Amino acid sequence: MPEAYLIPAPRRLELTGESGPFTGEVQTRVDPSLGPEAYTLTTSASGAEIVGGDEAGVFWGLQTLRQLQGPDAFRRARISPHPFEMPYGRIEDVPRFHWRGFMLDVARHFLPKDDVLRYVDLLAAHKLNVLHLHLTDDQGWRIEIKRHPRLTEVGAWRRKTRLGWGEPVTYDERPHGGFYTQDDLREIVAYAAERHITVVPEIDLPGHSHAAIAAYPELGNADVIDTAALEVWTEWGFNPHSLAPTDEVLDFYEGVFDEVLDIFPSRFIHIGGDECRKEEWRASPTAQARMRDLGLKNEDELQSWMIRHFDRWLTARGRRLIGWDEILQGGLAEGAAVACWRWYYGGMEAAEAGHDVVMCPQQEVYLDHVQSSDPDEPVPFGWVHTLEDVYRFEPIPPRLAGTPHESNVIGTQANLWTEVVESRSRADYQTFPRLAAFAEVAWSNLPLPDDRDYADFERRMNNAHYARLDAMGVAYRPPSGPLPWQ
Ligand code: TNX
Repeated sequence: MPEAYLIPAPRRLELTGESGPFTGEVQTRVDPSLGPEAYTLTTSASGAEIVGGDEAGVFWGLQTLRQLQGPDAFRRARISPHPFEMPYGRIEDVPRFHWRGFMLDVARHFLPKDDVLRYVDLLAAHKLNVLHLHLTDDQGWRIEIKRHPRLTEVGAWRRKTRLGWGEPVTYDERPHGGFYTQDDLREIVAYAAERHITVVPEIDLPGHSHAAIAAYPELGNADVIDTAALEVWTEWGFNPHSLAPTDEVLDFYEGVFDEVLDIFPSRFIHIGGDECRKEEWRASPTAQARMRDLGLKNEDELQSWMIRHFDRWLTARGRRLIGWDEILQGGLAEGAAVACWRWYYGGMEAAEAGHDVVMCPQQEVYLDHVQSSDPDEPVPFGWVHTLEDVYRFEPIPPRLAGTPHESNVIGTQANLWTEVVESRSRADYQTFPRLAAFAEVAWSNLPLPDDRDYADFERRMNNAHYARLDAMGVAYRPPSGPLPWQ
């Protein structure tokens, strides 16, 4: 009798103990009383019935049905046509969070469109519903902007990347580049929408903008440094160059966001806001004059002034701004949501002030970080986050749990930064199997970390989910240990 071995675990699962071949009959309907993204699934000798709270709920029910059919249901090609054996029973399911995100950094290393589409499929199979694309950074600009063509003509390409950043990490030492046309991005958005996944674009400002300044030197603090001499950055870390706080720069980026809104229907638009170094602003007569004119006390307030500008601009267009937790510095813009990456601090502060928060702490769910302390791990960067560590990640910190502010945490996200992840196979290796554990944290109503049944999760991984990942061709880190050549 086949077992269910579902990942993420559903809210309620009752199997009758009987099973039979899947007839292929699936009846679906929507009953809004179930609530957003919820579904029930009944399987029996007469087929399967899915009732969704909305179309997304129906879709998540179909993903569960696929898991019930066994790992072969995830193959593109079947070795021999055979009916799937399926357990009979009933499932009632509803996600814990409605923002279940995965961030892909395509700026540090570009991933071709087909690889992004494949990640959309992988997210769908794990009932994740937000794909956050980190489209711009110091080392590359990856989105075509028609009114500013140099952003990709110049900003999407970099020379040989420097070796080394920390030890014993090594880098590719290769020239690198690539970008998505607006048609590519529309295709990704449409493909994701069919799978009930929202693509949230990120245009990072006012820090992490070196590639943009290399393309258009007037965007930088030209009264402090020779911005015309800058090339797309070939190093890693925390870049000193920030955008100039001028009206011309705001206009330029309004033009960028005009095109971004045209491509991405997402309600939330990510404006970055992280790790903006302020020394150029401190040295810049233009920036200092601007601060005096605006009556601002310090450079943090100047940053906040820029973020507030885009908060108002996006709100006026029916969208919402989200940014990394540094946007709290100098005062949080009124309508802003916060993606909290530095432990839970900024997220707690923002939630307590009534703002929406997505928890994605670097200490817990950074998929670029190493997965074990084994020296053979191929990507030996960051702190160790094992599969079990990710399974025991709790998005709601104790300070918020049970308070009225808990519901301000609208979701959680795992982030794959790609300084050290320069190929699809390395992206797979870093992302899986940990994204499966993360998906269960984001979807299932797990108990507090110490009470979680990790052995049961492992059993479901070992008995079915690794086989599903195999069937989907995912180059995951195997439970037996690292693949040092990956
Ligand atoms: C911090 S998380 C960054 C990224 C790096 C990452 C490496 C965040 C908002 N900023 O720029 O890629 O660490 O783990």
